[in-house]
Amino acid sequence: MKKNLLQYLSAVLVVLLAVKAEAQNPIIRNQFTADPSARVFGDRVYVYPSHDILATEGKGRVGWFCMEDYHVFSSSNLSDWTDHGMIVTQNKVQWVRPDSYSMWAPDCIERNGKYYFYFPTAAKDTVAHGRGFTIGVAVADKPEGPFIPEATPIKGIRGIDPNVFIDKDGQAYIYWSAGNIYGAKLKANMLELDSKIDTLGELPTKGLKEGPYMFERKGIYYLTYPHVENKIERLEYAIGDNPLGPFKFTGVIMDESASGCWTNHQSIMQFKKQWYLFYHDRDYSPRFDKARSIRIDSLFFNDDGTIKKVTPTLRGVGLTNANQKIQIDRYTQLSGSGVAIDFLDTLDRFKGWKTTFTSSGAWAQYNSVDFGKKSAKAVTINAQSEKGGIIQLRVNSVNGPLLAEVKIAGGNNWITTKKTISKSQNGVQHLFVVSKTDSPVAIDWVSFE
Ligand code: FUB
Repeated sequence: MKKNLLQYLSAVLVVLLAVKAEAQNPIIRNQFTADPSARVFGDRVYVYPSHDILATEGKGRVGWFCMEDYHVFSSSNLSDWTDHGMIVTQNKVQWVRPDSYSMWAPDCIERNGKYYFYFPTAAKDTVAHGRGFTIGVAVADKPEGPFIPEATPIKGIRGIDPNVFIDKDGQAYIYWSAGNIYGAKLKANMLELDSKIDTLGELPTKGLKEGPYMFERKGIYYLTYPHVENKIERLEYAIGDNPLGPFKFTGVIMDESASGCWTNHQSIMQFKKQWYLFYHDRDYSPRFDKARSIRIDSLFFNDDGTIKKVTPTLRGVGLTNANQKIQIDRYTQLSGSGVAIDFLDTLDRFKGWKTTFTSSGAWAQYNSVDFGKKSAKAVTINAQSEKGGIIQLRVNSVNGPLLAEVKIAGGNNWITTKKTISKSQNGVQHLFVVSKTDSPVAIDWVSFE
């Protein structure tokens, strides 16, 4: 009985800890990541992305995609991500051309306790395996590896962006792209095709389609894919009654990126009763869209099973603990003028961003800050302002209850200023940071205690 109570309490604690998360976009903040394939294995989410690096003379093709290996990341709360390190690299796969730098969008799936990692790249023996891209598999006993690559790629596939789906009856399918989207059954060994290849031809005929990702919900099979309907990719989907179609084009999941990132690439999964869209943009590389970063936003369905269009956010998903460094540059909304987001250090963009207020009344809204059960007593702001300024912290709205008015001293250095809170808060609140001076004030983070 005592043991059951303990188990119950620790389960409650795990849930509480899981809820207290600050998942902002992008989610991986120390390296480029793209093409996220997210999977729930056990009680964790694993993401298998591409790993963009910058090509240099003699290493890849300058100005183009450059990828030599894959990492896997996992999280129990979609917020705190563990990098399990490199799992497959071009130099250690027997059949891969070791200088191809083309380890493009991968996928991973579990079957009978084994984890099958699928990756597209170029073979060194073009006579045996053909020119261009083909698809290989590496197998592991755990989601984070070690992964042992198969000696040869899957016979019969020419293309990129593998995606594997196992239907309720246990039949596995593999999808990939090469301008169009293709699909076939996989044998139970997950390593060989078990049917003819179907071209999933009921999709829009004009414009590149790639990056298939299949999932099933309530008997509907959703074939999702990036498509160039206009100038750059947007995320679309088609639905059908069977894993190989026929499919009916149904709608747009996400419009073209406002940043102009030419590619996008999605996976969709449910975790703790909420559906999520994983995708990418070029957050850390505004001028080069082959150095991308993965993001998460919540995804919702209409009653008829159609997908509601997802608006990309910087705020991302989940709650942010009030006592963490709240990065208000990952805002929910900004006032129309007088506020801008810039990198803290353009020589090292992975240091993150700052929010600069340049006029009195300008504001940044940051949603879902969890003040917990105990009231916050003080707030600290990390800021820099040459002439000094005044910042107000409010909740609920730009004119909502005032928590504190903080005077930022003038100077060229970043300084932390602490102020006691006049109106204490608890529970989940939307935070508003409002400037009360016209002199510029840059804020790195805000934190409550
Ligand atoms: O990451 C390289 C390629 O860009 C992927 O394979 C495509 O899906 C696109 O995202």
